[in-house]
Parts: sequence; structure tokens; C-alpha cells
Amino acid sequence: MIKIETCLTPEILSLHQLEGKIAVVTDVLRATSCMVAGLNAGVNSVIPVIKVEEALEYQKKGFITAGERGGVKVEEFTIGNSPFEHMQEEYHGKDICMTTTNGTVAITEAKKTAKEVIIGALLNVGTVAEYLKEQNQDIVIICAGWKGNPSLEDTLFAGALIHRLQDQAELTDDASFMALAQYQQANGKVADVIQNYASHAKRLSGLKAKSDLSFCAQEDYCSILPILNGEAI
Ligand code: 3SL
Repeated sequence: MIKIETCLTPEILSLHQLEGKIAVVTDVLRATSCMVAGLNAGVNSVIPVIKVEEALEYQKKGFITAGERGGVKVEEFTIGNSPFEHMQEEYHGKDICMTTTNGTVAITEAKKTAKEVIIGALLNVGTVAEYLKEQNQDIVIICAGWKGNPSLEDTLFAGALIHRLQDQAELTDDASFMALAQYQQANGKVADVIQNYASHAKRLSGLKAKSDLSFCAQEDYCSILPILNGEAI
């Protein structure tokens, strides 16, 4: 049986042992959804970094820069943090360096100790589940959350992934049961639950990014499996 644990916010990541395990990092709204959507559309690679200054160094080397602060595109960057920007044809075949408030931080933390880091979103949750079944190794699902707090949409992703794995998995912590229960309670209406209750939905509607939310809330939109390989996805 695959052992699954869920870290609902990177703030408590130190309580989880990642050594020898596969980490699945998610930030449904919107960092990992942008990565999944962009790579699926044809982006060549994404390098996640923590600081704006690091991304600007990559920009000098010819990288496209992407991401946000406060949900808004960093002025000097090429694009912001909407999946529709990441999917644009002009970035197909290009290398992107990306920094966001929560998502790229969680990925950077995970890569320090995990055996492998997978980028998950609702958009590719089924593909991630199939891969994990084949690997048959212990998993930690890491939810990026929001500034240290858990988030509903990332918890729903964890539940959606656990739901697909549960026949072959043993849930080893309460957070995994909580995530699964949350997903089951959504009863096929994940997008509505996020729209109606997630605090990030309110933030995004303030940023006029409501279409990002409905896009990112789709389960199994694509079948891409982004894996971190060194610095790049
Ligand atoms: O924090 C993050 O990683 C972002 O995805 C947040 S936002 O959706 O761009 O506001």
C-alpha cells in the first residue's frame, strides 16, 4: 500500500519527512495551474524561484519571466499569473522563470529533501494519480495554501488525488482524511465550492481574474505530468 500524508500549509512542512518520498506540490490558484496549462500548451520549461530578483537574473539570460506579487504581475516581468497568459502561442517552446507568493516557495522547499517533486493541479489530477499508482512509493501532498494558512482549493486538490488513489493507499494522517472528506462533500461540484467559499476566489474576483478560477477548477483538463528535474520543470 502507498502511504499518503498531506501537508495543508508549507508552514508545517518541517513536521513531515520528505526523504525517500514523492512530493506532489499544488497551488490550484494559480501557480501550479499556470505551470500545468503552460507546459501542456507548449512551454518548454519552467524554473520556479522564490525572489523577484532571482527571476530578473534569468530574464537577463533570455528567459520569459512570470508571476505575481499581491496577485498582480510584477512590473518588469513578461507575464503575470493567469493560465491564459502562460498558454499563449508566443511562449510555446520558451523557457519561463516564475516566482509567486506561495506556489514557487512550496516547490522550492519540497525539492530540498523529497526524492521527486511532481507539479499537481486539478487540471492534471488524474494523470498525477496514474503516475503515482505506477510508482507505488510513499507520497506527501504539499498544499501551497495562502501566506501560511491552508486553502480550500488546495485541500480539494489533495482530496481529489487521494480519492483516485484510495484503493491502493493508506492515509497516515488526519489531514488526508480531512481533504478526502472535503472533496467527497463537494460531490462533483468542486468549482462551485471554490467559487462560493474559497477566500482566494474573492481575491481573484477583486483582481478581475474570475475566468482564471473557473479554468483552474477543472478536473482532468489535460494529461501532462510535470516533474521537477534539477532546477526546471
Ligand atoms: O501565491 C501564489 O503562488 C499565486 O498563485 C497567488 S495568485 O493566484 O497569483 O494571487
